[in-house]
Amino acid sequence: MSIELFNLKGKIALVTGSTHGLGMAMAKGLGKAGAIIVVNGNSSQQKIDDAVALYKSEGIHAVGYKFNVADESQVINAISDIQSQLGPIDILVNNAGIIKRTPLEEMEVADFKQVIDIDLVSPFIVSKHVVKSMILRKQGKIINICSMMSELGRNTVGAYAAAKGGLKMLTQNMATEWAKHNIQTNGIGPGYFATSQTAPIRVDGHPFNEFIINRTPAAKWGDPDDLAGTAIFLASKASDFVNGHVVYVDGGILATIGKPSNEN
Ligand code: GCO
Repeated sequence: MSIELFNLKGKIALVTGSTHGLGMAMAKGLGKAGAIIVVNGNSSQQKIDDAVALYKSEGIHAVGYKFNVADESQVINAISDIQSQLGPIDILVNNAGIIKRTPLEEMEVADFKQVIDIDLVSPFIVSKHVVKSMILRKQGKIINICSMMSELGRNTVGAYAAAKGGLKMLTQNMATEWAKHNIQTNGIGPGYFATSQTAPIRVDGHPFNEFIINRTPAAKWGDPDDLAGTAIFLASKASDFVNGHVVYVDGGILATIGKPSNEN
């Protein structure tokens, strides 16, 4: 088995939401496998500059672009700039996302729509405009970041589950429509990871923290670096005949019904 299968040298990888968290962890993996990382965020230019400096400090070729993945005109302009400055995008990781934890009966419609907009519509927008050059070049890799909530519901995350469930099916449809152009579209479904997004439900003593430890066969929260290998696999030649699948990196959560809290 040649290690070359996993070599991303010279590939250009756009990872949305890659200034921190899981996006940064996956982008670092792709960068250390040789890819040029296009760092994206929408909060502040300073945050993007700081992230680019961090990538570079680890020997990764990184360039930052600030744009809102939910704004189609910003996406069109950004992709045009990226491709004219760096070259065609070979790998797209649709990672940018938000979550709002509110019981459905209390959730404002505007908040529900915002979650759907960013977590589901935005991957469509960005993919629609990146895939054009992939189709012309008859090659490309698209990786949509799904979730446990692509398969399971949970109190207070209904909008997020609707978006991530939709993203799983959008992944399957992208695969259906674009595989004939030698474009592989797949998903990664992270389990519960120690990030800023989960920090509020991970604090010591928080009932959810104990619940997740008990619900996860690996009996721990995931480390963001645990996602790098799957991202490299789905971005590389090693997955050239893999299409429409979501690879769950979840410590075993989806494999089990769980166990009583008093059972080891
Ligand atoms: C939550 C968590 C989850 C995780 C992840 C699980 O509130 O349940 O934030 O949504 O972040 O998406 O796959």
